[in-house]
Amino acid sequence: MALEADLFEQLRDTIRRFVQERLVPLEADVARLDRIPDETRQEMRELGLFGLSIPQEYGGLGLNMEEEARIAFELGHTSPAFRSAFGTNNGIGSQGLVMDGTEAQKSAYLPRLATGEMISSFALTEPEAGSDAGSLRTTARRGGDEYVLNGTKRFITNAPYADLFTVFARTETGQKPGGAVTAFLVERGAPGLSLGKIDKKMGQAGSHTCDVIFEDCRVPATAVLGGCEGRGFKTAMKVLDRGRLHISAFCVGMAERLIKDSLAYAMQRKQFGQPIAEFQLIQAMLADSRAEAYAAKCMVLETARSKDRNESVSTEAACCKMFASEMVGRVADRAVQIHGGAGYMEEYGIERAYRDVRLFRIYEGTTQIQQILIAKNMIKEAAAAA
Ligand code: COS
Repeated sequence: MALEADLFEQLRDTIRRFVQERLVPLEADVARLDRIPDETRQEMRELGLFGLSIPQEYGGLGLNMEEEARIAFELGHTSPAFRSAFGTNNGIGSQGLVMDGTEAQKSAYLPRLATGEMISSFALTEPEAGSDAGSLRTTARRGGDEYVLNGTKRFITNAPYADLFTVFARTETGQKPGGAVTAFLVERGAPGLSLGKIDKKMGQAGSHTCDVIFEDCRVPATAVLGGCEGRGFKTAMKVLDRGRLHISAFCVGMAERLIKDSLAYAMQRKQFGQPIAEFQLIQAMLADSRAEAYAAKCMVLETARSKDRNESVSTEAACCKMFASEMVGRVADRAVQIHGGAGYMEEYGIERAYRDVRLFRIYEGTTQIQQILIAKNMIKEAAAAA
């Protein structure tokens, strides 16, 4: 469901102001202290940012995909760590529940996720399974009216604070890999669940990941997402289709911010007696970045609208994720180049963005996974048409 147009415009203006006035000034401190202040998290809750994509009947704002993308463009104008604080509640941490949860599961968790009272995480990746999502090794064995989970999940965003994990585990053997995967809703206090130490990352300081470890972790049978075994792989794929579009939109926003900063710097920085923006070799970099960011924006909006019409966008979402994440990498690289020495120095924040954007080509499916997915679907479509 979409918001009324003027309500959406108001929301977008409010978020734009919040980003510019409250978040941008905090960027350097968040990076230095590796921490988002509690009062900022509280402001995010008050703005409804934890429930952007959660349906209105469960207390969220119920944005459709196009609206969510337009909000992500705005959020991209500041450090990705801020988005990460509420990103899992809107995206991979809650969408499995929204798409495939039972009514009882939705009513139990979505209202608290929408307000940010609870934080959610998506626990799919393992030490030996990431890209090959169907090969995961975490097991869930049924005994009476409970399951016993064993295994380790790795690099799980927001796990250090999460109250609810969507955990993907293998419930049967002997079937084709994906068919034996079941999703479970596991609460933080479940006996046998523990967390590893917080990972030290290349960038995105202020956003945290860690291992989630299950050692004979007992959960009730009611924790099976959707109440049905064997559906976890498809849930994960659907969640990732949507997540990839959101990440693509965020990449567009970050590219726009980097272009804005690069242009401002180029217009003020003088060399050889004139602003460097007057030099055609600088102009070429600015123009390439602008055209590529625009292309990605058009792709994201087109795909988001198609998703809102309930069309299958698996291939298109992968195209967006591949193009937008690679695009923002190139834009960040040019931003460093345009800033010259300043681009390499911490105080200008450009080197930080350069490190931050590197993750987009990796998580929620690497560029190489997107290529495989796109080509596989092309072959499937051609075979079906033959
Ligand atoms: N929506 C709904 N169902 C989907 C789907 C989607 N987007 N994608 C696949 N499926 C279904 C298929 O239709 C198939 O169903 P049937 O068994 O009924 O035929 C089933 O899921 C298995 O699909 P497929 O054969 O394509 O699975 P593969 O193991 O070959 O999948 C890829 C390969 C690479 C596409 C998959 O493993 C993947 O996306 N990996 C990346 C995971 C990822 O992003 N990891 C990052 C960490 S999570 S932050």
